[in-house]
Amino acid sequence: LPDSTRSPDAAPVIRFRAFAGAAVFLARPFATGRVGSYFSLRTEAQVKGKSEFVVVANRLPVNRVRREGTTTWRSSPGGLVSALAPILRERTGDWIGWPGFAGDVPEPFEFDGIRNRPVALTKRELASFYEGFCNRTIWPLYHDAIRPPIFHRNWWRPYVEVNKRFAEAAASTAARGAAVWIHDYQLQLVPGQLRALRPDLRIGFFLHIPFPPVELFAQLPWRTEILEGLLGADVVGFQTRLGARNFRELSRRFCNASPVGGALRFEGRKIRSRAFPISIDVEQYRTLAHDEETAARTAEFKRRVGKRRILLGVDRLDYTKGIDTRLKAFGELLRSGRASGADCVFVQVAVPSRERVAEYKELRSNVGRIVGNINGEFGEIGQPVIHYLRRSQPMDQLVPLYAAADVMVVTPFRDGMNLVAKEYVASRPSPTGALILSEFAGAADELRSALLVNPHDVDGLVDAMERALAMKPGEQARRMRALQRAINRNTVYDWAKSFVDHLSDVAS
Ligand code: ADQ
Repeated sequence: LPDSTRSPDAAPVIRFRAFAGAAVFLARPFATGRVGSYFSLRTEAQVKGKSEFVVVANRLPVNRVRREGTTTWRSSPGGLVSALAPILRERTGDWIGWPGFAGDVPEPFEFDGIRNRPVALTKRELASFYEGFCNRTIWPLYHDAIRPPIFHRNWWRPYVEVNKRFAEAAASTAARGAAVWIHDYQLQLVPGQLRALRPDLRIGFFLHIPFPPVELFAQLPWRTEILEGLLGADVVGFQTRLGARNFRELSRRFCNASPVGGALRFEGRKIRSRAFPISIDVEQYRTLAHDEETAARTAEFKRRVGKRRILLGVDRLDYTKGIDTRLKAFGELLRSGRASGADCVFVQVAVPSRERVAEYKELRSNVGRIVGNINGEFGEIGQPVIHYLRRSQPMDQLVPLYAAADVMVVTPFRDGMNLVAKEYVASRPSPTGALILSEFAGAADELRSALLVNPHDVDGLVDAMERALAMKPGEQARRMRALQRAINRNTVYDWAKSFVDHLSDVAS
């Protein structure tokens, strides 16, 4: 985390959005002077030119732009830079990450108030560390092994080495006693490696994807090394309580860590592990949803589909998201005659992702084929039953789509959280619409008033779509209000505050 729309791992724009929100939160106390002990080393840090707050993530928040022989940088989409700038400017904070291209990287540079510290990756490392170990070993293993994880010994060494490079960059950047917040599955060894180099630091780690149960994780030939890597942190955060519980159980079993209440004791240190469910900047979506231009675009989308009701899917084109099964279920709905192409239409927006990885290429052609088949069977001239947009959509297009959708269909086979579900709820200008949500998305823990489904059960999906399309306004309003209360209780600001509070409680 974060990935970039231009990297081999295209598009999870929201990660930037979530970060953006977090940054606004983090900037607040600084702006008002209410800083806790966690940040008390500011002056010393500034004098020495080191950072007291360091973000370590796979990608930098910028993309390189080359034009007519000159190189410039552009902020990654989602407003990350403008939101993160205050904290990183105020707190002499740094962002360590890969800049998105192989080979030599520039010296650390400041862009729009953020100090970027690029970490270099070679082409071979991108193939072995990133496309290999990250996206063909860890990603499938942590997502219920929906595709068989590949345990390739030649990918492990580059994973260790690349993680070490990030750890060394953090070690040389962080001021004494600084807080370092490491993100996601690409960097699970960094907490342990960093602790070995800099025991004075407060180290936090947050995993954006699920943490698997014992019987799956135990397959990993490097299970002990990964767990010891994570145990190097003071605070290990997961999307759900289940993820935190799996981590504690595995640490007990394979590393002899002892449970102490909800925490763990390992090598004389206490490690807190718990759920920090990530969210979105609810207000940003709500404001946009009430904007006049949004309303005009929403009306235009509705006009284009005529009287037909809209079912909507918005995803990264990833095999974990259940796009294929969901579309097949829509085909079944039409085939069974319980709905017809004359009264409903499916809009599927899917942004290409990790396109160099074989499983993603296969998914792309598979989804294309399913869309073609269903349109071939049920479409009319000028009236396809599925509109498939295989591209990224800017936020000012996405929100009107959310606002236009009568039924939002979010059916991942496994998902750390799934922010699309929350974005839909935040983008409803009135308490209408229905959310179909997979039981296996982290978001299902909070969004209990959605129509919860098993994403593998085609008949169950067909039933849920029929039920959602037939839902009376009274039930829609009751459920949508409950969903809106749920997202108001936990915004991305609450997420960041909670994590930082836990990190600041750690004794230096
Ligand atoms: P992702 O797997 O990328 O993130 P998700 O949480 O749904 O999944 O975020 C996707 C983001 O990309 C959303 O903000 C969505 O709006 C955006 N997006 C999707 N399709 C798009 C399109 N066509 N155009 C523009 N934007 C699009 C990982 C984990 C999740 C976890 C997040 C955050 O896999 O489980 O919720 O990180 O921690």
